[in-house]
Amino acid sequence: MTEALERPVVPPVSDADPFAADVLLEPEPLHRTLREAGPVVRLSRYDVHALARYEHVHAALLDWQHFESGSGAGLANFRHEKPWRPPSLLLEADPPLHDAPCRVLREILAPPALHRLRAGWQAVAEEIVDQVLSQGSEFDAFPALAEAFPLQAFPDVVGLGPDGRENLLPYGNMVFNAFGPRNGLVTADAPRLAELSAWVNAQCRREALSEDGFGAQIWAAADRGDLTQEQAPLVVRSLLSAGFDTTVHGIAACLYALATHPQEWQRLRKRPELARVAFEEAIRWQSPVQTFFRTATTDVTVAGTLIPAHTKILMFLGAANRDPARWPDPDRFDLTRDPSGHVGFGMGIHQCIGQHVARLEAETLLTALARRVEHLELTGPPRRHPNNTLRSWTSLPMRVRPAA
Ligand code: OVM
Repeated sequence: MTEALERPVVPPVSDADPFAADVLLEPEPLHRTLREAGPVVRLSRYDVHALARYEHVHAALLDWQHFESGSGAGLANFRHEKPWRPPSLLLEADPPLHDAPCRVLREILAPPALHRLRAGWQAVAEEIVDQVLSQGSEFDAFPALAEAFPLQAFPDVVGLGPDGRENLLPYGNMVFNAFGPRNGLVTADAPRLAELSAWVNAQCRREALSEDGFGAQIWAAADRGDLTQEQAPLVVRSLLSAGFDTTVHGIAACLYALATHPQEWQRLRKRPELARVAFEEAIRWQSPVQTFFRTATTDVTVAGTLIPAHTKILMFLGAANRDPARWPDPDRFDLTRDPSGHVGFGMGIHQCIGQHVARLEAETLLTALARRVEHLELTGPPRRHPNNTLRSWTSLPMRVRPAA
């Protein structure tokens, strides 16, 4: 990443606001502008640097030594500003602090450990799909499928109690807004911040969790000495922060993609084993997590352009995932392409630790839907919900033709 150039170039400057409401709802035009402006662009409004080309986003995510996370994965620099909550031990920590929490959670969320969830989640998926279809051929797929499935599948697996689960999505929405600037979205979350944080923190205690869930496994790691007693609740908190809104909007991205690409739906119907490719391609195409920040640990040059030490760098995952230099016909949702290598789950040491959980959720839901639905289409405009980090939704009105 860092070449010893004698005269590093100063980056072009943009006064665009990537967190403005209209940009959050339709980010592609800004993504194109930033990719074309140069390998690095300075965003004068926030005094940060931005990377939007695949090559450089990918390389910077792998180079955690120069692009650190411990100063915060949002706009706020934890060296100068008190974080709004104790930083995540996974997302907002660098090695060596990051290592033990990552090792523990990676094992709990690894594919072999998830294997025993498959049959149960297939049953949940079939029940939800059957129930939706029994009520008619038109419904809003956002609440009925995209929200319903993760909220029925994952809380029990974590070991959450029955009360207050309706707080999970609002809490996540708030967490992902908090990575951005203190704009109207953050102001709107403020009235519920204390209440939602208190509920989530209470669920992270050993006593609040069932004895057989992922939460209990995290506490067991602390009992073995693989984590400290202080770390355990923060690792549970990561599951509650990053484990719900992400999968809800990832599944919504899939449903939106398939409802607007009937040929791809037919392909999936004929070959249900494409469900995983469909999810991966939807993650590339929509990038439910649009951006994260890193912080330069030293002066670094990216393709000859200087980024000064200690400045924040905004990584445009969504722009990288549609970079024409990396992806042929990037704006096309296409089940015949190989979407692997996308940065929708990040890359490197912070790459999504829950990705196998997300894939299993999407696979089981899409497979159940593909078995029962011959055709699906939108009946009206899908509605997005602005969030400083997430490409999120509130409504996906659909009509389906059930399979004979
Ligand atoms: C965490 C966390 C929160 C939000 C997102 C995320 C996508 C992680 O608390 O660890 O990763």
